[in-house]
Amino acid sequence: MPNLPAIDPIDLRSTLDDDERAVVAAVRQLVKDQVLDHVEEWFERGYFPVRELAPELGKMGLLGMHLDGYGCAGTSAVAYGLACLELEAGDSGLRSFVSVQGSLAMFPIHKYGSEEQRQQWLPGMAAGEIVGCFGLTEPDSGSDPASMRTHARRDGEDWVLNGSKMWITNGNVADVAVVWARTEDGIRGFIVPAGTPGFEQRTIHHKMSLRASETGELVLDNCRLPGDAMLPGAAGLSGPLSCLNEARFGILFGALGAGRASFTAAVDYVGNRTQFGKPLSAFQLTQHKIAEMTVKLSAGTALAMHLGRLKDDHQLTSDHVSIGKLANVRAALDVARTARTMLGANGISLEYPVIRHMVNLESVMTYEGTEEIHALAIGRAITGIAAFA
Ligand code: TGC
Ligand code: FAD
Repeated sequence: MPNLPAIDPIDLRSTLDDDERAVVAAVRQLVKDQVLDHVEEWFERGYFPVRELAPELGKMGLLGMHLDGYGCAGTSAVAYGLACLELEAGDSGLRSFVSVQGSLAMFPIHKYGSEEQRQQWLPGMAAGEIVGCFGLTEPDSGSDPASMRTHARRDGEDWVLNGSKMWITNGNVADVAVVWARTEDGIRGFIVPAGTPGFEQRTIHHKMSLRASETGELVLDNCRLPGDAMLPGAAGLSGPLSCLNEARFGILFGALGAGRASFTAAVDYVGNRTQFGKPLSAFQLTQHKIAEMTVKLSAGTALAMHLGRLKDDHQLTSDHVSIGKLANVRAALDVARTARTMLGANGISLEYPVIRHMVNLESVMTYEGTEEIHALAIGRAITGIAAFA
């Protein structure tokens, strides 16, 4: 008989408070009831049911959940992280939706917006009635957002935006975009409602990863916005980068969910599959894989919980987040790749969740700061020398 549960072998559950346990249970149930039976089909079709799921996520308080007021749940950071983990055990696309809505679209309006902007947008976004996106990356400006070309110029009281944003989660379906643009005054954020003349939203096709997630391109061609479309509180690159800290925090928990789902699928598989007269789980090489995966996921979850407690104590820095994002996305991807080998040919079939999580995690490693960018951030933090350029 096994001594340890594959899902939480070091019993981190015992360190959670009642609210955190309730969040874990509720989100796990939501994923079981509304996602797991359909996600393979969504992935195969390249589809995410935005309009069906967003209100459900809103009803459960998962959109902007760690923000206060304006219809947001105001949970702890740890509760937000745990929700991301459970969502991503369903699919990284589901967690992406929640990350982008809460941490990248709602957070800047909450932190940097005027009271009118907050009142206008946040309650509908928290309810999942209004879908947001975050436009920072451009075709020629990814890891180095300081090189962005999108610009905004004053014309009387108005702003006129020109440029394009690439690889924007929900960009093609969003009701509102937070777009970062260069101005005479440095980089500023703008609230751009869908349907504004000169604002076009296109779908990006042919993705082989995060297929159950919408990804788009935003084109701004003399897009005229009223003077009050700018977020008054964000000036400079620290505006968008502070939003990334929030979303990266969700990812350092979330990726472990995809890793855990891959791991439990593999443990289940090798317990049932017999070769050479024994279950695959009885072979030493298989057990070594299981041990390595257990250690990686346990260490990653302990790290995530520690960083979550730091965040709730207002002690978390962006360098801490870089350590967590690099370590935990890498751990999850290693686990998913190992899990894929353990399923043999079935490891490449969408009938099992492993290949879907594995290819999704390739995007998770790239977005929100690539592995290399976080390595450079950690290197800078330890040595005091910036080696980005
Ligand atoms: P640097 O000179 O270091 O800093 C410029 C200003 O920004 C401040 N800053 C930060 N502020 C808050 N949080 C952070 N993490 C910050 N890092 C830097 C810094 O203090 C400074 O402020 P000030 O007031 O002195 O001007 O900037 P740099 O140009 O050298 O760049 C640093 C670098 C490379 C780390 C940064 O550019 C970076 O993180 N690049 C990666 C870009 C990225 O992650 N893009 C993500 C796009 S969004 C996305 O991927 C969403 S996926 C969503 C999903 O589906 O889940
Ligand atoms: P590049 O910056 O061109 O990098 C290419 C390679 O070079 C990487 O390996 C990188 O690490 C490496 N590299 C770059 N600079 C250095 C250096 N100084 N030293 C060493 N190596 C370096 N962006 C948004 O703004 N909003 C979104 O909602 C969003 N959603 C996304 C969804 C998906 C599915 C994907 C795949 C991307 C999304 N992105 C989004 C974009 C994402 O943030 C960028 O892809 C990421 O920041 C990397 O930029 P890039 O693709 O231009 O790669």
